Amino acid sequence: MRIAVVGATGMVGEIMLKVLAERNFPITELYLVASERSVGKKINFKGKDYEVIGLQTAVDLKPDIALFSAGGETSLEWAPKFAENGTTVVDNSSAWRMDETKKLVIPEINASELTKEDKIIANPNCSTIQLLMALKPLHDAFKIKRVIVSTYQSITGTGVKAVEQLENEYKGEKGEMAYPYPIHKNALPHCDVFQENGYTKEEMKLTKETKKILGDESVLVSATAIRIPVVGGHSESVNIEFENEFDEAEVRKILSQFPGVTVQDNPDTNTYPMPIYAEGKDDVFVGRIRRDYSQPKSLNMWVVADNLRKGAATNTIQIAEYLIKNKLV
Ligand code: A2P
Ligand code: 11C
Repeated sequence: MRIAVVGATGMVGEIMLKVLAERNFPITELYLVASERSVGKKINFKGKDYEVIGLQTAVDLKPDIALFSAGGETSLEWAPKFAENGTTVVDNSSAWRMDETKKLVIPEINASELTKEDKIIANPNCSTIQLLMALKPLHDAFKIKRVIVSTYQSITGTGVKAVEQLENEYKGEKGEMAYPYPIHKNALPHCDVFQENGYTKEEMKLTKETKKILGDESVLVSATAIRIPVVGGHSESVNIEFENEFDEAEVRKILSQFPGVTVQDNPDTNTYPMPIYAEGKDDVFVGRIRRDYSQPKSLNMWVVADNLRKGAATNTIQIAEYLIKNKLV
């Protein structure tokens, strides 16, 4: 396969290259693409140096698949140009997710919706992916009525600038601010921009993308998204109200049988998921599974995943692997 990685110099792009190498993704030609600022820069992949190229050059090379993680505006402008030239785009930005003509895919959940006609495929938001990996098998078993989710999100979701802000604050140095307030020793109830309804865009992504991926408008999601001074992964406190009665042991069994989910849940040994252990791993980790005694048919759990891996790079690459395996490219 001739593969382009658009945004190869970015945080997610770097992890994409790592994941492509680890999974021995079938690459015959690799095109590393970034902004004009980076053209000519060298990036190593599996021991070989590749020169970064610009977007138009990459379009003209007609790769089979382009993996995009270069921001929404770049995707809006350039994904159609690749698609018109015969390339299938898997896009990690928020640009196409809610477009009714585009599929929003988590391979373990809904890759079977994909056809050869899908030339731009959207990768969901990181906090949605890990939430849905835990919700989907439970929805199938007990039917979800309503979810209340509070997120504790890694600064890597914001990008390099946020990591630099935290490092500067540790050292007591001044520098460029990625957030309107300090992030060191702080928690910001503010991920992405505020919307007219008082929620942030990140919170609304959790609500809207969930319905689209489950293909079920009846599932209600109320979200609060918080940025905390953590790298390595996003964590989520999730409260679910089901339509049907459930059994806690059954919940553990269903979750542990779902591909890509690992249950880490034993209060006797202080076993629960944490971002420092999720970092660098592709699975979604679920723990603190317990009945919510405040109302019937309700459950609490804690969901952690590496937001740059399953939340971004890994999911994008799994979509590409599905396309190849099923001869859709
Ligand atoms: P560059 O490094 O040349 O700016 P991050 O989200 O970690 O900051 O990464 C964003 C990625 O998207 C980088 O690889 C960046 O390239 C790339 N990018 C940003 N804007 C553009 C653009 N207008 N055209 C192509 N690539 C872009
Ligand atoms: C965050 N979810 O952690 C974001 C990062 O819609 O793809 C990715 C933004 C997006 O803030």
